[in-house]
Amino acid sequence: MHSIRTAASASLVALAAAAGATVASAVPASAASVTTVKAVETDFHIALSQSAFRAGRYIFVAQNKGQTTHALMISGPGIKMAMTKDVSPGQSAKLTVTLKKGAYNIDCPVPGHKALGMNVNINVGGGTSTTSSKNSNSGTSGGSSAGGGGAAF
Ligand SMILES: [Cu+2]
Repeated sequence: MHSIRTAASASLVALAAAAGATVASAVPASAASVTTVKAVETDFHIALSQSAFRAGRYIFVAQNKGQTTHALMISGPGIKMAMTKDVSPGQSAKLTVTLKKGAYNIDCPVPGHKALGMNVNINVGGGTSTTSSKNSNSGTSGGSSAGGGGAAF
């Protein structure tokens, strides 16, 4: 049967992929892990891509999918009104924060918008389980590390 061959070449591919991944993630991602959270803003609502949070560093990406200018503001323990610049419709902006255990408020600082519904409260857990780690940074462009010598064995 040729299934053995298939398996062999499949594992070779897996090896190559693993090698490529190792090289690619040589960035200090494990030392200080940062979680990216999407905050989709519409008129007038904020939808976060996750609802469970643990203490740590986060990049909130505010995406304005509404018809009017929005922005994203976070306040809570250790953070006094961290906010993005104004985000025009169709644009996005990033906000990097360090969340501690406790309650945070996320809203749109454009006058009136919070009252219209652009207001989210989150609770950041200390170190308890509730892990919602989504590794969304997989499979970008397939192994472009030119050459590399290939299978030496
Ligand atoms: Cu707004």
